[in-house]
Amino acid sequence: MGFFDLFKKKKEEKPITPSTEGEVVESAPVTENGEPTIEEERQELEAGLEKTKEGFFGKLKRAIAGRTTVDADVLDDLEEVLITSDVGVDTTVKIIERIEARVARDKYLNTEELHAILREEIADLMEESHRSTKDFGIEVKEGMPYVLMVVGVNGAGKTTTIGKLAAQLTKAGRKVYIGAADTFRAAAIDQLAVWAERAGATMVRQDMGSDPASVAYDTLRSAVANGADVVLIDTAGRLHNKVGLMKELTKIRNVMSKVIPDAPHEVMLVLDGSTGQNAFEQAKQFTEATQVTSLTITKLDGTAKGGVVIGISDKFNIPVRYIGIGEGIDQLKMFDRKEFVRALFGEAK
Ligand SMILES: Nc1nc2c(ncn2[C@@H]2O[C@H](COP(=O)(O)OP(=O)(O)O)[C@@H](O)[C@H]2O)c(=O)[nH]1
Ligand SMILES: [Mg+2]
Repeated sequence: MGFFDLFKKKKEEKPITPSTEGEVVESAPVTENGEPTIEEERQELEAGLEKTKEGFFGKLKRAIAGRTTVDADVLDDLEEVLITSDVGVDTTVKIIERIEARVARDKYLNTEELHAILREEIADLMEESHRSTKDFGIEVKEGMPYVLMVVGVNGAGKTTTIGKLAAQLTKAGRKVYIGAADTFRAAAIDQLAVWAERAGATMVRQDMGSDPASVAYDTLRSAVANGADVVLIDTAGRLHNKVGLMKELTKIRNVMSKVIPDAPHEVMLVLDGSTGQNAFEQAKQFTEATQVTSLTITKLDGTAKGGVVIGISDKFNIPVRYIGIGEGIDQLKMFDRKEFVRALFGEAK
């Protein structure tokens, strides 16, 4: 699809509340048909995960230097490598146990084979999160907007992720509505407005300090009235106390289901991957406060803590839908566990 086809699905729209629209201003390196090639996508992913890869393999290499077979010492060291790579204790124990079982079976497993087994086991721990690449992995339902509510602490990357996601969806020809339900700070609403404009999406807003549930309600009403395909709801991630958070998120959900009975179709928790263990703690808090159905892990560029993707996905049993590997509009990637493992380990031998 060419760059100028991006907005072909746009129709006349009459938002209930003031809105902004605009154009996507940046794009990825492109081929003649306007899309990055698989090879370019892989290179970008590898570049984004470079620090994690270096950290993990650097440690792994040192741990197994001079050893030929996988013995108890190697496993001890591997355990330490995984834990210090932010995979988390529970998932590390799981991986080590699986490798121990393999070692018990094939007595003389060499350290070369260890790589192959590690990549298999790690890919196995994560869930497949997309049925297809159509509509950037969102299962758009014809005739009723698909509602995705985005939660997470302040600074995790919610607004940025919504902007990037909206851009991909409008590029795929979808009509996108964004609800500015983070009404806590005026700057947050303005920041979202800028993203909505860049993405060519319609934003529904109210004044700062207004009720987030009311904004969400207006957004859904407006989206339905105008035949939108996807609704993205931004929220404030105030974690001052769990009961407060729970109440606020529950209220937003209830109000939305009055407009579209099965909304929200997805509740996506956005976590800042560079915070490592802290991201685990946030996942715990949010999954206790509301039903989280998908994850996005941001800021994997520039951090060696990318192992959190493996551990969080495994521990909470929630699929990772997207990963953020930069601030640019096209630096949100659909998470593909095989591509992720390939970026970390290289091509399978
Ligand atoms: N490097 C990098 N920065 C990101 C990424 N995602 C978000 N950010 C930055 O993180 C900061 C906080 O993001 P924001 O979307 O405002 O977070 P929110 O408070 O959860 O809405 C901003 O400066 C973003 O540019 C990413 O994938 N990589
Ligand atoms: Mg925000």
